[in-house]
Amino acid sequence: MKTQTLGQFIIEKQADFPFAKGELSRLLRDIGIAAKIVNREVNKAGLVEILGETGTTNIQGERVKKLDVFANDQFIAALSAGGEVCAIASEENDEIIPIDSEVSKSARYVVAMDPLDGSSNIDVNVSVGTIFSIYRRTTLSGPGTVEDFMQRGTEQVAAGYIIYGSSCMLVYTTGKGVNGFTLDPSIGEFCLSHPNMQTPKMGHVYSVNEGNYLHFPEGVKKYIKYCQDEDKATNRPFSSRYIGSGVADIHRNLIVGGIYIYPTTTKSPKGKLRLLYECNPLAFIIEQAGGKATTGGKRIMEVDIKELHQRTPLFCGSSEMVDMAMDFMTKYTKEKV
Ligand code: AHM
Ligand code: MG
Repeated sequence: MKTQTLGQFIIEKQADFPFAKGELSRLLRDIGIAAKIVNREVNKAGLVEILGETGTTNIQGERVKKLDVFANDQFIAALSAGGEVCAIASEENDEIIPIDSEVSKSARYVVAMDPLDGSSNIDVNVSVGTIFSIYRRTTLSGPGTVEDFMQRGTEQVAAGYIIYGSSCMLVYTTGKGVNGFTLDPSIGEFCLSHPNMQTPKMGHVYSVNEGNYLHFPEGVKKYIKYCQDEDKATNRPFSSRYIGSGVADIHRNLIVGGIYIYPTTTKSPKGKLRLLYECNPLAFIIEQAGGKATTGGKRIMEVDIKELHQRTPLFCGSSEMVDMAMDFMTKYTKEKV
């Protein structure tokens, strides 16, 4: 089979957007380059003094690891230099990063990202990821503002994730299906390995942090029990798989079929995950692959966004599993998020 690199694929797909001037293609290419650099560092994380904490705390109140900072810096540098982006919003930064440079004067896009998702897994050689989401700016000119990010997920132009796992993969969508590329280290290129990814309508995996069980809404508790019940006809009990890196859990479920849930808990009454740079991009990919992503009540991509670091519960994956979990929510959980 002929190898197709990410760069070749992006150029070929540009024809799908007759009025595009190639900026989105360049932007995706820049993300691919930053991903390779981050992957290189993730790979040697155990070898050099890059592990450990910087000692500072980010906006979410979490300890920031060095690799988070490294990934954040790499993506910001690549996106700022590229000239297609007028502002960046990152999980690691309290405020947006407006880009005010000669090259970005006519930039039409903004990027929201979680530069290193699954940060609790960095120190232990477990897969981590990057999530990104691209919107057209809504303001007219100059550096972007927070206003440019206050758009529903349905307005995303493209979204994707990179998984730094046993191999490094980049998966993205521009709203015309989902394609996955695996980094071939021998040539240093992402090569098309998973064309037109489709998630099964039904799976046998459920992914949720059951340590929080006591604090889950009743609907989630009942759904988990449903997954664990014995039933030959529906092939239950299902398997429980939870890595703690959302990208890795969702990527696996996308391929084999399954559901990922991060519900509200008494500790996090609005959920833990962030709408802008985690849930919306993942929802866009999952929907494009034929799955569903909801808050447990409504479609993620239709949730109104009011603040940069807004949180939301997330139920996503195989459509029939998400529907079933939502039925349990409707039946047993009164408070709606
Ligand atoms: P992070 O962006 O700080 O890494 O947090 C997001 C992560 C998800 O990737 C993962 O599924 C979840 O948080 C794990 O949280 P918990 O340890 O509460 O189960
Ligand atoms: Mg994250």
